[in-house]
Order: sequence, then C-alpha cells, then structure tokens
Amino acid sequence: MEKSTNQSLDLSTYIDRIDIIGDIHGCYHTLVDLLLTMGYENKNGLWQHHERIALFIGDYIDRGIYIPQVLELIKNMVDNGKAIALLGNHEMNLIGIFTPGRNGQPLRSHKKLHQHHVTIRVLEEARLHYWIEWFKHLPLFIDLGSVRFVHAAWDDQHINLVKQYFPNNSLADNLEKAFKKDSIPGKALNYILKGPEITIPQSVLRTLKHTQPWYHLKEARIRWWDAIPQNPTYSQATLLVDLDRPVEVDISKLYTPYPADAPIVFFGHYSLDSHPHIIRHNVQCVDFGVYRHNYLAAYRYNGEEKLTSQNLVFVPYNKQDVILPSPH
Ligand SMILES: [Mn+2]
Repeated sequence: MEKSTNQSLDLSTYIDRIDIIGDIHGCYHTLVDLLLTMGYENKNGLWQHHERIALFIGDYIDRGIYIPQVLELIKNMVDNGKAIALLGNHEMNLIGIFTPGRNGQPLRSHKKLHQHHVTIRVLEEARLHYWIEWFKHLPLFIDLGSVRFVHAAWDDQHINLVKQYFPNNSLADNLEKAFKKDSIPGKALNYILKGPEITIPQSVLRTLKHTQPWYHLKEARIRWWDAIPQNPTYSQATLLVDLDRPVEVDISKLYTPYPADAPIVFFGHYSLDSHPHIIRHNVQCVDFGVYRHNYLAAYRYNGEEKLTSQNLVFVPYNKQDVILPSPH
C-alpha cells in the first residue's frame, strides 16, 4: 500500500478479504449492527473478524451523537491491525477549523464552525484535539492496483497530484496548502475528498426550495462515474433528483468520467437515499445515507474482477442512534 500513515496494516495481503464500510457519521449502534451482520466479534473490546479486515471510507463525525464511541471502535481496530481508516471531508474540515495557519487565522473559516456543532458538543475539548491529531495522519486514498479506495472521487490526474504534494499520503504533509482552495494541492485534495460539484444558480435554488425543501447545499454533486450525456439535465449529471432543467455550465471541463475499463473503485460521501445496489461493474459507492435514516452499507470484496450484488450488505438505521439537525 501507500507509504504508511498511522495505519499498521499491510492491506495487500488482504486484497481478497476486505469489507469496505460506508460513512458512519456518529451512528454507533448501526455500525455495531453491520459488524455483527458480517460476522465480526467484540473480543475484550476489540472488534475483529477471524479472516477479514475492515476498510472505513471516512466521515466518522458530525450528525449523529455517538461520535466518541465510533472513533474509539475504529481507532482500536486500526491500532490492532484489524482495519484501515481513510480521511473523509468532514474530518478534514474539522482539522481546518482548529488549526491556525502562519497568519494566525484558522485554516478553515469559523463561519463554518456550525457544521461541526454535534462533534464539538459530544467531544470534550481535550479529546477534540486528540482526535484532530489522529485525523491529520489518516490516509487520503489507497491504491492496490486492481482495486482502489477514496472518500469521494477518483481521477488519476488528481490522485497523482495528491501523491506529489502529500508524499506520506496524509494531510499533515502539507496542512497549510491543503486548505488553499485555489492552490494545486488544495484543488486536488478537494476533488478526491469532496468530488466535482457545480454551483446551483439562484433560479434553480428557488425551484428546489419548493420541490425539495430538505436540500440545503448550494452546490450539486456531479455523478463523476457516469459518461457525460449530451446537454445533460441536473438529474442526469448530478445527484439532484427530479430536476429536468438543463445544466447551464459545460461540465465536461470539470472532470473526466471514470473509465469503464479502469480498476474497481470504492468510495462513500454521496449519502445515496436509494435501496443499496451495485452502481457499476467497476464502481461502488458504499454510502447509503445512514444519517438520513436510510442504510449503513458495506461491500465485501473477495478479489473479484466485476462487482456483484451478492457481496453488498446493509443494515437499516438503528433508532438508538440520535441524529441532530444542522443549525442554519
Ligand atoms: Mn463526505
């Protein structure tokens, strides 16, 4: 695997025994349900499988209140060679809020502090800084050749830049640049941790307020794994549903669609609200929106060349997990 971060496991020896687990967002009880479903056992506080390992795809914090429990469970597995944990954009954002740059200002504006209100509420201050230090050394992506893993989006060009600017594969390599959105490393990191997006014009936002009042983002996330349709509508090009208006910008300049003959890629991030399903033979999103009361999903990779729905497992959101709404 990539040069080591704070992970002790050599993933390549487990290439046909990896369970890739979607975005957890503080939903500890649902995570336990999923681990039990997959035959993991809690032995003296350490969750483990007798022949497999887990790969967590990022976004452990925010939204649900059981964040300390989720983080302890995952770090314990990582420290004992039972799991790998990637960095998600939520962890990256939190690092930026609490890390001052050379000018003394935080690397990410405190105007965005409210996005982490649950995390800040449930972690004591000392623990918050402890976890931020841990996040700084989580791997940004993993490439095993025939299969690859990243939080939001894979594109060779952006991955190569991340390799160049973050040689140890962690944010700590280049913390200040990571948060400069117009810098080359900042753009590359943004692409792989948040995916390509387009700004939604005001007129479309007004429509959305009526038809999808729960939609709170000013950007639409692009379906970077699909081929680009001719004159696409929002529903065709982005994750927004039921919006048949044409996209105003030329999205082909923003990304290269993931090739059908490229290695298998796993990612999370998109909190899909559909029933869990296979996206494509070489493309799988494992985030089916547990914090939106949908499912926590995992793909149990056994070294196959084409992904199969038989290896997709999921459990419904466990009602013991408490999700707090984000304040505006
Ligand atoms: Mn995410």
